[in-house]
Amino acid sequence: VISRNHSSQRIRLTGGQAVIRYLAAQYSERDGVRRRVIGGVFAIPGHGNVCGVVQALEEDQGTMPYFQAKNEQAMVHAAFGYARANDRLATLACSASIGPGSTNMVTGAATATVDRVPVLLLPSDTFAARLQGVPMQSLDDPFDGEQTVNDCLRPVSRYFDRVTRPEQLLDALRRAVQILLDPEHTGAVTVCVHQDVQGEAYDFPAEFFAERTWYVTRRPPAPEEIERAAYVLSSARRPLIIAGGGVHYSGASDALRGLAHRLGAPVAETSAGKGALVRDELSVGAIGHSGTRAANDLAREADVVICVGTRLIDLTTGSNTLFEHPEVQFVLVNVAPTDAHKLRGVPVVADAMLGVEALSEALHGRASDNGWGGTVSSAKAAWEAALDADLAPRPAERMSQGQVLRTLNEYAGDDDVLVVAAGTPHVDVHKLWDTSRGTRVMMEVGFSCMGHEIPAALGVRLAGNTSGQVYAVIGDGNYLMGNSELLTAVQERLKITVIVIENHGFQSIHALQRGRVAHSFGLEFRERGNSGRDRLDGPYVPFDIAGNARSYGVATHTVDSTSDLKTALQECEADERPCLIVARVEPHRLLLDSRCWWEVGVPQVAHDPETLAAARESDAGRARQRFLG
Ligand SMILES: Cc1ncc(C[n+]2csc(CCOP(=O)(O)OP(=O)(O)O)c2C)c(N)n1
Ligand SMILES: [Mg+2]
Repeated sequence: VISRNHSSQRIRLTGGQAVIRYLAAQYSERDGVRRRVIGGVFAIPGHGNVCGVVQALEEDQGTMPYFQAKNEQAMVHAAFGYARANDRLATLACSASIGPGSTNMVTGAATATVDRVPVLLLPSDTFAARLQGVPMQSLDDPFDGEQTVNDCLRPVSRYFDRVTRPEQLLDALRRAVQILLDPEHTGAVTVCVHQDVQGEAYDFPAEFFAERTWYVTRRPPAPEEIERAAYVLSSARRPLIIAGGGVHYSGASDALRGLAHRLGAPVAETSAGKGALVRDELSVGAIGHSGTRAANDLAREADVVICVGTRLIDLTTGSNTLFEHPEVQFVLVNVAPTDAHKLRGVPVVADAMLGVEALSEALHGRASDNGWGGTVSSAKAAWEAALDADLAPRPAERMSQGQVLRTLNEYAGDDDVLVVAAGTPHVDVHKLWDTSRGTRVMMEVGFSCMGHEIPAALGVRLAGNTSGQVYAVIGDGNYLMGNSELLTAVQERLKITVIVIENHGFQSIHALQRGRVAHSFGLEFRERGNSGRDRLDGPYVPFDIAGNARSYGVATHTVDSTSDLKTALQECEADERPCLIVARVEPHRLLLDSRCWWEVGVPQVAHDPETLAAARESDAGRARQRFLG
């Protein structure tokens, strides 16, 4: 029985105070687990929010924790990490000052919207009343009186609103929380509140601030979709499952195991789906450009591909070259109809767990004529042998990034979390990380945003449900782009361990450049040289990453061997402070390739014949591209 107390009681608050009070009263519940929707607010105060939302936080009586960020983009990544550690059922809010404070959140918003991870953004805005003249940090558009710089958050937000009167919050905040918790539509939710409105008083109805529980239900599949999908699956001879991030968010791993065994289907994983199926002989690891050769070889032969909770980005499909079977068919289980209707497949629009369970159920008793035989185990064995050989130390070379990752993989345990997003670390973690050892791997590759990892790791730690270590593995370029939240980690005593791979440059892109245009240009951290060519071809700039991190109060280690790395990992685990390990690796050594093409735009005209030849060779993959629907 829902009792409603339609009192006429009113509470006089400012817009900013109402935002905080409302957010503190929202709860999500799924499968009987209840959480605060907004666990805290990150902010960098400036004019716009310092006297509004931040004033409300100051006078709040401990219901809404406040965290100080050092960079607005980073605070959105922290909210992302927090949300992911809560399976998208809780997140953090991010409050920014007007102008640059707010536009700095655009990249974080894009990361969240692309990856469908909820974050609540509260940019500040100009004045609703326009009596002040031109506000500092405003666009002052000559042709559009209502446009502000915050409009650039529109395309990267799933919900966007601009609040020009405090009472609009009654509508805007309800809409915001609904979208945050909607598994199909979630992403960045942006509610801009004009700075005068953040301070403006209104008599809000008391009911608005009453505790509210948002039940996040699981969308069941339509029976006819299951029937059609089961029909396709029952004729599959070589079925392959691709598990995406949706498997994690839905908690569908056990259901997936059931379906895989019913079909005898190997299970491959996208980056977001890394670890979706562990400790199982049918798990064949990563798929696609950063995948294992085992999964990619099986994908080439598969006659039915079951995609669960994945958007199928080009890295996964080898830019539409990976599926070679002439009559390949797809079954797509996804809570988002747009993803379920890709590749002319049979859609199952549903929560991943319910959809996969229903498929298993529908296949009960239907004979499957599995044609994989020993192919799956031999593909796996061949890949593992090739990987082991590739990881062997090489004379006169430094240790490799692959060796660093394998050492961490062997060291990290069941309760630990690894965050990785960009550069060669994401490629190599996807390819080589053995998830059967237990560590939860959180990969952000949908946007592959440099600067994501350190703040996201903070967010994972803040979520408070990880008992072990939280590791972030990043490149040195990434460190340069996004290290400022290390100070926040020190300030909040949030224990994270960052492993920085020092290879003196943007080496992932350098390798791509050398492979596709046959030149090395502008990608290493070298001094401008004296060769007369006006290029960055001098010696490496001697940059002391460990010294830089130490200046924040972080405990640091620098290692040149895997045994030193192991010792450093032990010392970091025993240390209460945030830690950082610089691993100095062979700069140009890459892990063996995945034998999966990936399209990047290459020049059709160039001065150097070698450039043209490399570009043409790279472009040859396009001949294998298939339009599958
Ligand atoms: C914000 C952002 N800018 C640019 C890129 C393109 N990009 C992807 S990887 C990379 C280089 C990363 O360098 P580093 O962190 O040192 O890793 P490495 O490539 O050396 O492994 C760049 C520039 C990106 N992914 N994100
Ligand atoms: Mg690098």
